[in-house]
Amino acid sequence: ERPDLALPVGTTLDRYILHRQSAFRYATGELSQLLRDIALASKIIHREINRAGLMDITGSAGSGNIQGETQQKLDVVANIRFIRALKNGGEVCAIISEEDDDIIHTGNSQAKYVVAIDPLDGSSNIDVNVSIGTIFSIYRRVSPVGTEATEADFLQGGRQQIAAGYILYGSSTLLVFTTGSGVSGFTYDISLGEYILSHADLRQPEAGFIFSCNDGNVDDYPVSVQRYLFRCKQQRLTGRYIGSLVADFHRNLIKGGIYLYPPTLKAPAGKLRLLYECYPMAFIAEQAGGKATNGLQPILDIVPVSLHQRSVLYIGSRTMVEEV
Ligand code: P6P
Repeated sequence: ERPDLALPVGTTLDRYILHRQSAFRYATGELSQLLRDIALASKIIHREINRAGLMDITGSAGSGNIQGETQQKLDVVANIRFIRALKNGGEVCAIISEEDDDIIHTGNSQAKYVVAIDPLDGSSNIDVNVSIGTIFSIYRRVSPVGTEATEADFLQGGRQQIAAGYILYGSSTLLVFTTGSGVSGFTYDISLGEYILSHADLRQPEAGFIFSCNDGNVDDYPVSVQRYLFRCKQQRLTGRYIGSLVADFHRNLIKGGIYLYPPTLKAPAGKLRLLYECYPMAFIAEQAGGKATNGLQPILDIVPVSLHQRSVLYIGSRTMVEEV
């Protein structure tokens, strides 16, 4: 069932959520409120990002995260802000974040939902003023309400997501999400402090002429991927790679294209995280008519075994992903 196109572009996020609440797989007010909590946190991050250079909070915070990556100060700020918003919103009992090794228990043990989040992906781009993004994935908990959430709540598999989305902090700030019946995009109007429906029914073009990968690693890629990229170049397709998954994915969603993060010597199982990068982006891609695989199976069919496991990712226009 497609998003209710009766809602005109220009509708606010709140009105949209209320209007479509009946179409959510779980027609409860809690999911609506949870989406609002995420939107609120993203508005705060938007503000932090846009004044980062002035507030001297860019650059490395000096601390590292489970990924062994140097955390940028805005990474830390974004993580704190989303965790606080989800805790205070009351609809989430637990969170896993790229920035934290273990499950974050919110204390809302009566809440029905858990969230997997990459609070600020592509953060190495912060200091060079390139687009970055937040990626989130929402599950209905499987552990009993009133108990402490467990890993099982997060290891249900990609097809158990009840909602997923991203916020792209780019030339404008855009919230894109799905609740399982199509994909909608909302542009942040800072003068109103509101997200406004700007893309009522986002559809991934079947074919595309853009490929996104880090060509510097091409000698590490599987021969099949090297051959695919060679064919792309023979056809003079356009190479575009921002180094920010959300930005590359979104451009390919609008224009058609494929993003590839194949196995490399440095990341033999792929670099991207399954639970809070690949699953949510794959849910969105499939809901928009696109495709996402790890080269062997659909991303959403991968059986998860650990909270921060990595995956290979090929995602975007169906005909391009099928050809890899
Ligand atoms: P590389 C950012 O760190 C990220 O997770 C994605 O947003 C991005 O597409 C990729 O990694 C960039 O990785 O190895 O090409 O720098």
